[in-house]
Amino acid sequence: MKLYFAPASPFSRKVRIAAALLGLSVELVPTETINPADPIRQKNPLGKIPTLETDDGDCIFDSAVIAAWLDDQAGGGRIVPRDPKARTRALVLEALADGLADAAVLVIYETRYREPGERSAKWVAHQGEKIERALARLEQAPPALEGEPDIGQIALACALGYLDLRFSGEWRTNHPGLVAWLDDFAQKIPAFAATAA
Ligand SMILES: N[C@@H](CCC(=O)N[C@@H](CS)C(=O)NCC(=O)O)C(=O)O
Repeated sequence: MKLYFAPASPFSRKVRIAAALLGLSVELVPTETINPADPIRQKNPLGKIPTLETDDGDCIFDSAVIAAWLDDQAGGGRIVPRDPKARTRALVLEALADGLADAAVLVIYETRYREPGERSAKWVAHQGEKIERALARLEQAPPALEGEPDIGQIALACALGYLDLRFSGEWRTNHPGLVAWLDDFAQKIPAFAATAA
């Protein structure tokens, strides 16, 4: 199977870590979403990464769907828990972490896709507030890391890693609990360092 990805994409990293934890090998296909000639638009009409192409030629997106599919391929109940309570907890954490990463990506896109005179400080602040609120909520109770991480914890590590990559780790100053949590994650999950951009 092939994973259309980019090294800096937090959602691609999430899928790569999931595959590594599940012992599944994926062929990485570097993708330029900004390039209209890139094949990604044929694989996924949204032109977004990550997109996974199975050996049967089916294309799966987005990262949450890919992660659930990979979990099924590995027997199920590993990174997406079977127990309904644990499953909902993991999926809500995944949604929160992905939303945080979405907001951070939109802030970056404001500079990538808009000329300086077109940029909206109001829009950037709106996204920044989402990031702040998500970090504050997570700082109150970082998710316990026991045994194999679930997809919510993997998504959180990738969202924080993206803030480190694109915003010089500014989030670290006011969130010591999350800093300790990420250190613990990185120490327990070698795929985190192995997938750094
Ligand atoms: N909800 C999606 C988000 C994916 C996403 O936003 N990917 C970005 C790269 S990090 C992308 O493909 N951007 C190109 C575009 O929006 O055209 C997921 O979880 O996979």
